[in-house]
Amino acid sequence: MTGTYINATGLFTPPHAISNEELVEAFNRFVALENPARAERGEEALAESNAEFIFKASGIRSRYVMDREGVLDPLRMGPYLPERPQNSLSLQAEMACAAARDALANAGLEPSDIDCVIVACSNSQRPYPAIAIEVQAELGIQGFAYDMNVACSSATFGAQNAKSAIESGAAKRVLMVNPEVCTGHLDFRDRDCHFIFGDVCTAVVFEGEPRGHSWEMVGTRLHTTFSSNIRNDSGFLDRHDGSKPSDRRKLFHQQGRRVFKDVCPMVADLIKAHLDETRVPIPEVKRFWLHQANLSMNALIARRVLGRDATAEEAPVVLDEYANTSSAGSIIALHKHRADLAVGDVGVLCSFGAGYSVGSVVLRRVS
Ligand code: CO8
Repeated sequence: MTGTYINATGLFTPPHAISNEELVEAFNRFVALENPARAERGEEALAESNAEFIFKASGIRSRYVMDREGVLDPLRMGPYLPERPQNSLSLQAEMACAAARDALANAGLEPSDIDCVIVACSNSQRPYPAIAIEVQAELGIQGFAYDMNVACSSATFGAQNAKSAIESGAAKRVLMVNPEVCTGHLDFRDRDCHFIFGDVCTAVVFEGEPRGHSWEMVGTRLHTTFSSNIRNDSGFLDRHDGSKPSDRRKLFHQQGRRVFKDVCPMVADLIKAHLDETRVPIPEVKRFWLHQANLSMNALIARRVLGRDATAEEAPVVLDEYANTSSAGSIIALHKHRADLAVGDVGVLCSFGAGYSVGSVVLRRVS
């Protein structure tokens, strides 16, 4: 057989969880501390957050985080992730190695079997050297490695890169990892978004031939359209552009309603066009491993594709437990919800988010 196959996935789940109730309690304590000072300055009082609203608006019940204490401390309102010495493994590389080891064990492979590492995620803790090269060195992998970022769509765009590398002969086996420290670029003082994200890392092993429980990449389709409706303005010019590190726009910010309205039809149309191109009739798709940002978004996308509501089995949900984990969300769904499918079954892995960006990967189980 020729082509590219997903032969294993891996998952690193951070050791700490925060429920909506715990997050809201910390937020409301922050509001109670902040409002007297705001009143003295003549500023508008901050409104409290509400766990019921969070679940109703998003479907999120909890999230995993790399640091719980800092996020729940009303005097800090953010994770404490201390800088490490240069001779220590970086935080993202540590998460990536944990997920990679899980994927390699699931594949029955050794690091020496891999010859390309891609770190694909929505934020990198430094510009260079690439986190991927650090992961490569830590695991003892030969060949080449690089980082890439297409926000929430990083993993599906990374899957396209893995396929290209294998089918061009540039690599034999590709390891992609998605270390997302979303809490590091989230404003926990903003009730509109403090509940949205969690931390996690996923990993995927791509090979040129099937082995074990294997999924053929039938096709990929990528799309981008520029929008500022999901944006983060932090960058290497921060020290030189007259801005302050505390400026709100240096963290994640979005027009949530606009994103919802713009992105749902874009994603549904892309999935339908992609299935048409790969000659897979829509009723034959057994599973949609969708990006995990918002439950209503996923319900609407599935309804637009299927012409009816998807069942819980057809469009599995992990955001209730993990929240939005950016690029890793659809891969967590794939990792946890594919073992029950039969040889010959087809599923669609699909991510969408900032950019705007959308990526679709049609997968067929071959063994
Ligand atoms: N508690 C109580 N009330 C609240 C809260 C809260 N926590 N938050 C907002 N409200 C209030 C609002 O103030 C508003 O009040 P009013 O009506 O009086 O003005 C009311 O509730 C309704 O607010 P919204 O209109 O904002 O509520 P929505 O129903 O639109 O829900 C969502 C908000 C959940 C954000 C929703 O719009 C959504 O999920 N949209 C889709 C967004 C999306 O998918 N974005 C993708 C972003 S991820 C991505 O692309 C990756 C980026 C890179 C990663 C970044 C990592 C940090």
